[in-house]
Amino acid sequence: MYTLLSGLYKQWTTKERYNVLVIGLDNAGKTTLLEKIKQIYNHVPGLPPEKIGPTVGLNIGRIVWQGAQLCFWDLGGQTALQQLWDKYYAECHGIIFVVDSCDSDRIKEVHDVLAQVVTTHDTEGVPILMLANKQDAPRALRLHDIKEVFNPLAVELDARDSKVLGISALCGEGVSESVDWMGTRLFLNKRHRPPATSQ
Ligand SMILES: Nc1nc2c(ncn2[C@@H]2O[C@H](COP(=O)(O)OP(=O)(O)O)[C@@H](O)[C@H]2O)c(=O)[nH]1
Ligand SMILES: [Mg+2]
Repeated sequence: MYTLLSGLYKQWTTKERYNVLVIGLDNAGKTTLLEKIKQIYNHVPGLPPEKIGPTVGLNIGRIVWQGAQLCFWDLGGQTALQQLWDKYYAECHGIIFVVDSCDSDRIKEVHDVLAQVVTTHDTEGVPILMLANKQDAPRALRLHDIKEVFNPLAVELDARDSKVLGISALCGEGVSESVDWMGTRLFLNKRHRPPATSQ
């Protein structure tokens, strides 16, 4: 009886788990996005923006989305840390690539880094969401201009699910739309990248 009940309990409480990498250059707003996601979905206050320092290791945030656990891995974006992203590609189910829309000087660098991400073997078939962040800032490049930067990569991205969305991680604008887009794609891509399970 105990075995039966504990088996049922396990079945009820076990969730599919999907890992989502949150990457992009340093200062793009990755940690701010993670904090906003936790705030919206877990109803916790989240770190105030002024308390968010540069990410050296890894920040993890977990939420439940449509009965599944989405586990966001926010990795440091400094050049030296970008080499570590490789280690996570094979284990991730989706990638969110955050772009600082205010930093037009580094847009070429953004393009080159993203090109590397999408052409890496281990990210093949993984849904990629590009977020043009800081759309609240008056000097932000508009979504249209950011999309132009990504157009040359369209050939690489053609075979998989990808999208460019404008957001403000600081204000929360577009954040739940981003999570919804990613969650839907993770489910659709389940056969290709099966979820892990977690209690
Ligand atoms: N205006 C504006 N600033 C933002 C936004 N998101 C992040 N920032 C600011 O950008 C800086 C870097 O953010 P952070 O989350 O640490 O970037 P990370 O290095 O990618 O993790 C901080 O000063 C944030 O307050 C946004 O949506 N709008
Ligand atoms: Mg950070």
